[in-house]
Amino acid sequence: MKTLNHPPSEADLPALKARALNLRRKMMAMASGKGEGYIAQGLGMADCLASLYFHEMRYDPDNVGWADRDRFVLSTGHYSIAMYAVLAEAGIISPSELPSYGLNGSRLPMSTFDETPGVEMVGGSLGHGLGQAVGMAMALRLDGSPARVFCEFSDGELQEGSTWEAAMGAATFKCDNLVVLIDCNGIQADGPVTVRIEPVADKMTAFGWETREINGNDMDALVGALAGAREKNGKPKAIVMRTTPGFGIPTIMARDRAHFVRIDNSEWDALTQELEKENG
Ligand SMILES: Cc1ncc(C[n+]2csc(CCOP(=O)(O)OP(=O)(O)O)c2C)c(N)n1
Ligand SMILES: [Mg+2]
Repeated sequence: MKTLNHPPSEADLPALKARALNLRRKMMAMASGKGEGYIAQGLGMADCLASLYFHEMRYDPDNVGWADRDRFVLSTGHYSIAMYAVLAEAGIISPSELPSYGLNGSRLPMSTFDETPGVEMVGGSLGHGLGQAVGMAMALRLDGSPARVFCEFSDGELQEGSTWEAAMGAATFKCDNLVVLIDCNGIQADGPVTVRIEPVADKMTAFGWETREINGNDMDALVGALAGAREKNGKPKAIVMRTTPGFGIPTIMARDRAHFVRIDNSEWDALTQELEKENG
């Protein structure tokens, strides 16, 4: 079992980048042959998940329900493909389950469900992740646990009032055991984010959060921001991540409508080869 809240050792950036590539490979394998899926968001989040699960977070893959584990709350349930990739890479679920992604009766539905080991929240209805993460952070503190809560949510969810209510609550209740990673990928379903949400970082700061803004596809920036967010100073921490949907595969990055990517069965092999060529 890993030691809780032991300051993580120096980040091994090449190893973390190799993990991120493995996550992208797993996602491509899960989606290929299905013709469609939320692959672009997953590819965009791979670096963030690698930095969390292989550097920053404390958990025990052999004891998923360990009470003092750090929690990862994925608010955007439709990003499940990324969640399953990292759970398999971390040894929490078996990689042999991954091909069942999105199939009837699978433990890996296209939108997250909390019966999947390692999934902390039922996803699907957007705008609820931050509120639940704030509740978890407060409950852990009441229990005297040193665990922290890491919550991902999206730019689309910044248009929902429930997100801002939760943001105010976290600051009011001084949840310094909470770190949010806001995936600002610039899209919301089939187009750009419609309601003006910027300046996101300034707004989070105004709401009482300690805020950092980074390129969410830069591993060095990710580990630096996570290290900066460890301080117990009475403030919740926000990391505003600018990510690129489809990161790692230029053909997918170039797609205009990247939210729910439709890819012909004949195209997957070429795209997987592109991933290896660009990053292998
Ligand atoms: C409460 C709620 N409203 C609408 C939807 C339908 N919906 C699914 S994904 C999505 C896009 C939301 O934007 P974002 O979370 O930024 O996702 P991205 O397009 O970046 O994947 C929407 C509107 C939903 N799942 N939940
Ligand atoms: Mg988005």
